[in-house]
Amino acid sequence: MTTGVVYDQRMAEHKCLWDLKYNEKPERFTSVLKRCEELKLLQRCLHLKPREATEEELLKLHTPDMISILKNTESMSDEEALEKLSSKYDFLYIHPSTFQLSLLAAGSTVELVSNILDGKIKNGMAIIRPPGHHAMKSEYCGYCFYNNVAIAAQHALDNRDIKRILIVDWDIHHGQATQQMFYDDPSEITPFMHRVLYFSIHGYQNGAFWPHLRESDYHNIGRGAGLGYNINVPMNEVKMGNSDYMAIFHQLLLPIAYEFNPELIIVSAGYDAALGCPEGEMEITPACYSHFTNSLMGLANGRLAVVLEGGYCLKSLSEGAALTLRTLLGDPTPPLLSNLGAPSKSAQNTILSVMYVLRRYWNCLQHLEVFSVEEIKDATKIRENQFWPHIEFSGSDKKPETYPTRDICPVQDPDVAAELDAQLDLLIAGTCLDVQQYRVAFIANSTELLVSLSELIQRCHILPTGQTEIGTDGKTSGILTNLIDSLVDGTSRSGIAIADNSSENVIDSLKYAIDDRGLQNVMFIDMRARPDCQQSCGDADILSALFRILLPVAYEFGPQLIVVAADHSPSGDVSIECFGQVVHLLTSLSGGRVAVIFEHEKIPNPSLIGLQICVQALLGDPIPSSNETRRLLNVESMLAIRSVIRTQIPFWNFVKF
Ligand code: Q9C
Ligand code: ZN
Repeated sequence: MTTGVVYDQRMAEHKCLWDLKYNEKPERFTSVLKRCEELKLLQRCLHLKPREATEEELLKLHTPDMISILKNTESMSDEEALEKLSSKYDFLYIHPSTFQLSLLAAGSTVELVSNILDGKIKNGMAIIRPPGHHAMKSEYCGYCFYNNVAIAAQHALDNRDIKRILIVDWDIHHGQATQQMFYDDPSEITPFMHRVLYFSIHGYQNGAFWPHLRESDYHNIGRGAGLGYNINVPMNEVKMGNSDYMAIFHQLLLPIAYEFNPELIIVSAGYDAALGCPEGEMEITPACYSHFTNSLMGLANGRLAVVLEGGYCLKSLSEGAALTLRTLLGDPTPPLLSNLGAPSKSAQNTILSVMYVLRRYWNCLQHLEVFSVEEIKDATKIRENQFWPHIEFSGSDKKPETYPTRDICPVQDPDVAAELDAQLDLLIAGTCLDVQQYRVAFIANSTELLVSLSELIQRCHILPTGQTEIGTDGKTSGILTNLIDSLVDGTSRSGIAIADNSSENVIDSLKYAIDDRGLQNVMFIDMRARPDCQQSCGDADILSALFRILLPVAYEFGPQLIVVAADHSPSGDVSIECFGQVVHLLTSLSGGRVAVIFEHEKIPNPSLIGLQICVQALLGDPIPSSNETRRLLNVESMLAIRSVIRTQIPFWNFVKF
């Protein structure tokens, strides 16, 4: 099963006739396609046929006027009349092609999602314009006419019996329209199993950022059955970058997404928070979009639909979008060229505020420490009265008469723009890595014992077992050094060995990677069960440790190679699926160079399910989801995680929650 792509060449026709420099311009579309072409991505995808949305599909979420008003403009050749009509709305222009192209954008998004749900493609991307997430029930807004993502989500709910959809909106602007459409989903199935979870990270600047709505702030968490299922992460400062965004992923989005356990994920993928974008003034590097994408690919059985929204710096837009598609295709996640640091104070405040308002609804947020809760309680109280008048939010608010204005965006300064451009060139050159010949190498003394997995093993590159004499046990060390050679030489991306996986032996192989093969940073993760450990530990505990300790440390460390010692079957109450998820998430690091070592002595007696899921995860197959992620953490785990963080605080940029 492959990756799908949908677009229509006509989508370059929609343009602003009276302002050719308008941000939402045809080159946005053509530059993305061109970059995908250059990287030879399009030829690897299944091309879906674009189609117009039907009236029935549109009327599920929009009023009839939304169709007729735009339909009337198809025949309007008078530029002035078009300009006059456009000026009635908040930031948009209409072109005679707009009606048809908006229908195509919405219909193509539905097509993408239904092909994923029908199992024709594994995941995919809609490279479309006009964008959609500001198009409200009965008002065009912010370059958007029909809400592509919301319409496709509604289609999945109504026609495909999908129960849980996660919408991730990483466009820099709040998708207020999407929020409104699912704010209070009445079609609730069972309590606490609401159907659409909307998660948006957006610029806010305490209201000074467009669209200047109170409803974009973090305390708008949904209504009725939808309480807790609308999540806003407002950014109150400019220049937020990879560290801030990845912290939001690790501390909020991923834990909540794993607990929600969606059956489908749709991304409102704007690239206007990227470095160089004059609208966003944020600093996400293009490669970071690969990390966003890969981190979501372990969920929902891999069913991920990425839908283009904004993005107005052509270079970062086209690179970010192309890297997203490349990640969907299964290519390695490019390393972030500078290791992550601590999120800014302002981002930490936002994260803490979001945790505070949502903590009643999500088990994964139960770890907030008392001191931070008290602190944030006060902050939240002040905040509610500080800027906006206190009125109960009822699903959609009108803009306040006045809001703080901000200075002109510095990116418009030609010197700044030139500097950013040069910076982007460097980043792009640095992340455009070759893809290894083989995805997974497999090495074992005897493969006979593994016949039950032969189909999976056949998809791996089988390495010969060598006799390199290092370490205490020449033979098994040979196995590990051969595996490491294959990864360091770039022949295989990742690998699996059946060997002596005692810490001593694995550490010898790490020494080999550093001393003999010149790697600088290697990371060893011991995931074997400790026989002396009494504590039972489930998926929720493992994931919490992963998101709060392991991934932040790993992203700060920036390993060139990760070596994992694993058990054939997971220990305690940890599910096999969860083990697969962990392995998948590790592949974001180190350009996917992950080596997993299983103990050879225990073959053939135990079942090989750990090995099996690990091969699947490294091959990029969809990983089944675990039902056990909704549990509350054990008190012991919570305390253990907390004390590890406390002990390690002097050495790593932990977020102190
Ligand atoms: N100075 C999308 O990205 N710009 N729409 C406001 C105020 C309007 C954004 C600028 C931004 C609309 C899809
Ligand atoms: Zn945007």
